[in-house]
Order: sequence, then C-alpha cells, then structure tokens
Amino acid sequence: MTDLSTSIAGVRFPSCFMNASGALCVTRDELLALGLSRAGAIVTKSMTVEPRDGNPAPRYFGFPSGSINSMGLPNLGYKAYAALIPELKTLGKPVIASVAGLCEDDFPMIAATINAAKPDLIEVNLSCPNIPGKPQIGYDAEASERLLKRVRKVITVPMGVKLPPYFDPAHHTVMGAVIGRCGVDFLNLINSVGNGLVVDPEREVVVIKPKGGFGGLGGTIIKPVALANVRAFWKIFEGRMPIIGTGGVVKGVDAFEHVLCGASAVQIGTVLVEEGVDAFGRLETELAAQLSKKGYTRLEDCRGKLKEL
Ligand code: RRO
Repeated sequence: MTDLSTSIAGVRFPSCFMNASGALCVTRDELLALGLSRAGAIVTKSMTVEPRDGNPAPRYFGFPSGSINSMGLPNLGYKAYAALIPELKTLGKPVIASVAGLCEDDFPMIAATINAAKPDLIEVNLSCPNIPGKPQIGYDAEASERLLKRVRKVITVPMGVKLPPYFDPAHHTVMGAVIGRCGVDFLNLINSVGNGLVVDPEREVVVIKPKGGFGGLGGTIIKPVALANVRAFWKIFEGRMPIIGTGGVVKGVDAFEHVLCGASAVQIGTVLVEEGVDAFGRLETELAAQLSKKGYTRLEDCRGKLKEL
C-alpha cells in the first residue's frame, strides 16, 4: 500500500493533495464540500477585513494548458471565516486559513482574530496579483519582512507564507533570508504567475474583464516555474523548511515532480476549478501508481531527491 499522508510543521495531513486557496473555497458550502471530499486539508479563500464581491466578470478563463484569473479577492470577510473554522475542524482534516488584506495593517488584525479561532495552520498570502493599483507584497522584500514580523507576533499556530514566483536566483536568495528571519514554519510555492495576458485571436479580444485582461496564470503552463521555485527554496533551506508545491498539478506525475523537487504536499487550483472535487481521488490514484511503479511506498522516500546531471 502506498502512503500519501504527509505532515507540515508537525500537523498530519491524511493526503498530500489539497485545494489551492481561491479554488472552490470561498463559501461555507464550498468549504464543507472540501471537507467531505478526499482533499487532505481545507484551505480557505484569502480573506480581507470586509466581505468582497471581487472584480467584475468574466474574471476566470480556462484553456487547454492552463487558466487566467483576476478574481479580485472575493471572500466573506475574516469574521465569517473565524466563525466557520470550528465547524470545518470537525471534518477530520487540517484547516488552513489564508490571510490577506488590502493594506499592511489589515494583516495582523485579521491574523489575530483568525488565530484565536484555532485553524491548524495559517498561510499569509503575500502574492495576490489582482487588486488594481496594489503591487504584490512578495516582490518588496522590506515590506514582506515588516509584515511577516508583525503577523508572527500574533500567530501561535504554524505560520506559512504564500509567495509569488521569482525568476532570478538573486530574488530567491533575498527572500530566503527574509523568510529565515521571520519565524516562518512553512512555504507555499507558488501563487499564480501574475499579470499574464491571454488573447482570443479570433475575436481579437482579451478573455477576462478586469485590468484590461491582465491576470494570474495557473495550470500546466506554470509548472516549470513552480518546480523551479520549490527547488530553489528547498536548496536554500537545505530541506528543513516544509514546502507546499502549487502550480501545474494536473496529473499524479505532476505531484511526483513537485515532491522530487522538495514539496511535502501539493495544492491544486486550475484542475480543481475545471474538474471539481473528484480530482482529489483521481490524483491520489495516479500518484500512488507512480510511486509504486518506482518502488516507493511513501512520499519521504523520494522527497527532494531530484538528481542533477
Ligand atoms: O482573488 C484573486 O484574484 C487571487 C488571489 Br487573492 C491570489 O492570491 N491569487 C490569484 O491568482 N488570484
């Protein structure tokens, strides 16, 4: 039997597959459906102080090799998620609360209330690419450090950080040093590849409405970027920082690649939106087959063991 359970920062997950924040996790019904599915955890939508409808539609577009979104942080507001967490925790798997905000002061305020609701872990989202006029915090090392030190003071459960993709080793080094100074317990790599543009050549038009069509890319097309970020941070922390790999996981073998690069768990976004919660069972079957084909019985057997030439 292949064991697909995992642990992150001392928290045990019955399966290494879970939803990426944003995918089918805004409403109570969606969160309960994740709880009843084979997902290894329930990850909430990133939350803000006030409830938000998000950006105008169309704001998500799926295509064969991926997706583009500019949802604009639609969520119920942090108080609603704080009230829901105890109910979600009865469903037998860890709850990860994703904390965001529209300005720096929002983050510690939300984090304190959410922490008091006792999710199993908190993920601090430094990488939403879709709020008009607001740059991604994760691309500003000083702002990231300031913010993480503030939230760390109010968070007592394991604290993770969801980072945007970086495209240069210099940026991995700088952000690795920031993460190392802020008491971070785990990383989630990566958020969508921000501000891509998908064009419909037939209709000569963009495919989503907000920001002139610019949005975050996900799915198969971003897998090499996600793997590179997982591998880069795995090396920086010499395998001692738990990493959730997110980006381009559509089949079991994609998850296997993330694990080889160093991921302890993987999250799915685009494929969950396209396929629904049945994707979790399929991915488990596919990853288990891949592992047993290779003679591995658990994820630890191959985690981080990517070979170089
Ligand atoms: O809501 C969004 O538009 C969104 C967020 Br908060 C995020 O972190 N990543 C993304 O691709 N979309």
